[in-house]
Amino acid sequence: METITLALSKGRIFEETVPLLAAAGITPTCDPEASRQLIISTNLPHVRLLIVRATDVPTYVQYGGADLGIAGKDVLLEHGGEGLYQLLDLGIARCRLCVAVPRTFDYAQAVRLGSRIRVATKYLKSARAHFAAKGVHVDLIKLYGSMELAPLVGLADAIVDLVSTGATLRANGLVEVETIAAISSRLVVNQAALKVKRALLQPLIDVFEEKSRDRI
Ligand code: PRT
Ligand code: MG
Repeated sequence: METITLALSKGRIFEETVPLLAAAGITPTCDPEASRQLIISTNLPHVRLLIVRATDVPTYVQYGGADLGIAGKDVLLEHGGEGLYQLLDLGIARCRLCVAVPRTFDYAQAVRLGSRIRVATKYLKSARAHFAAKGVHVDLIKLYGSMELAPLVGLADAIVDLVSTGATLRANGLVEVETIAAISSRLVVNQAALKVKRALLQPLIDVFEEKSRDRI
């Protein structure tokens, strides 16, 4: 039997995908937060979910480990998108990619003076493109998480990170000074799978499109 494999991360993306799956008549048989299983079956014998790190979703889809995936635009920008089609903006897990600095750091002045700014981020590609387009000199420092900490201990002058409510920035004495991109999650599909399994995938894609239309 031909199967559909959808890769996604647990946490906010999984939670916001459950209603989309429900609209397509798909119910996961367990909750990835409660289970250690990385392959989750569903009520439909030919549909399964892979639980992977958010940043690994495009890679699984690119190499055919999954037919479909749900990934944030932030992750897709870093990955580059080779080997996959970005079919739909699902309008879920919304946030924005921003430049933030300590309240005491005069970012506008640093830019005006042409100073070199040290920026900590896990989004090297997006950050590099953003500052290059503005003609701002930066030294980028790659981190894998908790970017908000870097300016507090003198590791960096600024960070490039995702912000949704702004609570994390506030709690760490940081302020947003520029928005780089609006972020939401996308449905991506393996290019070969879309050809070979079109008949099986299209109904699911159609339901996702219908459900996300009012959200974007
Ligand atoms: O957390 P983990 O290290 O396991 O992996 P991850 O961060 O890659 O995954 P996850 O599940 O946290 O995020 C998956 C996707 O959700 C991201 O790729 C984004 O597209 C999207 N998303 C939406 C967010 C946020 N909102 C968000 N607020 N991802 C992360 N955050 C973090 C942000 O990095 C910051 O630390 O939440 C904090 C800020 O939130 P506020 O509400 O305090 O502003
Ligand atoms: Mg996270």
